[in-house]
Amino acid sequence: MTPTQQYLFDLQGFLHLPGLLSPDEAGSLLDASQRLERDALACAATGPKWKSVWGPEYWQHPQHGYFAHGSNGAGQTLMVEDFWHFPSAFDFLVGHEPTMKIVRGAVQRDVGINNSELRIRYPGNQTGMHMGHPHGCGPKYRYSVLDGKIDCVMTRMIYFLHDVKADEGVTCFVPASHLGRFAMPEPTAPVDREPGVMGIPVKAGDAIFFTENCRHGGFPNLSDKTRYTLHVGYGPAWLRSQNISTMDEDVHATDALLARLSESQRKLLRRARRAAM
Ligand SMILES: O=C(O)CCC(=O)C(=O)O
Repeated sequence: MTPTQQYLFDLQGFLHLPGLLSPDEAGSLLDASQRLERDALACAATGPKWKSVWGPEYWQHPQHGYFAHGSNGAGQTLMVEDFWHFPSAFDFLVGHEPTMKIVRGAVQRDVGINNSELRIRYPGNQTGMHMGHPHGCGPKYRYSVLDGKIDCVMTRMIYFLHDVKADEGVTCFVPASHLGRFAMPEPTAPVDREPGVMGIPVKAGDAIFFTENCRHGGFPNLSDKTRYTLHVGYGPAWLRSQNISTMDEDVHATDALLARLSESQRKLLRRARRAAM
């Protein structure tokens, strides 16, 4: 993270990173995401069911082992957690060096991946606002600056695989809400009219990095285009899975995935580290 990125991340709670992925990388991830969408929907009725401790029901892909939730109906979201179990176009994102340079500026000591999801937002869909004060003040969501260094628990990188214009379901934030001390006083305000909210239009290959502590959501997708994004959570290596399907369990990494990855990539998913102890 450059000094300017550090300054802006601290000030806003998020960073817009134009071109973090090359056009070829964004294109191949979009193609893989659309293949994964078809793969996940094809076993929605038949895949074994799994109830998250947080409530939502998932199905699991019988061969690849990822968890999926939701549907492709109008206004719906399809969520595929542990998307990198789907071979193998996503593998390079585990330990992607341009990403890690940013993450290391916000998470001190050993970093781990605690969350990975392909989020598919169909026309009419929106993501409700969440986090900020007081929800974001829990220990898992901590944002702090210690000895002149930013030190977060949960952070997230969102990768945008195609352009997303203002009315196409942009990710949004209430800038600086990670520093706020009062609850949002209008909890029924529509996402795009919440006081202080700001949508971030992006180009294919852009990314947004943020502290979970900052209040965020997704504006309504008013277009006829489906929005595809990849979301990866980073934090201290001791933090267990923050995927909703496997909340607070070991990060779910299949043997097939681990066999394809390098040792340093496996370490980020922590199974190799635990086995070595
Ligand atoms: O982009 C969106 O729809 C919302 C993203 C979000 O809420 C998240 O990544 O936690």
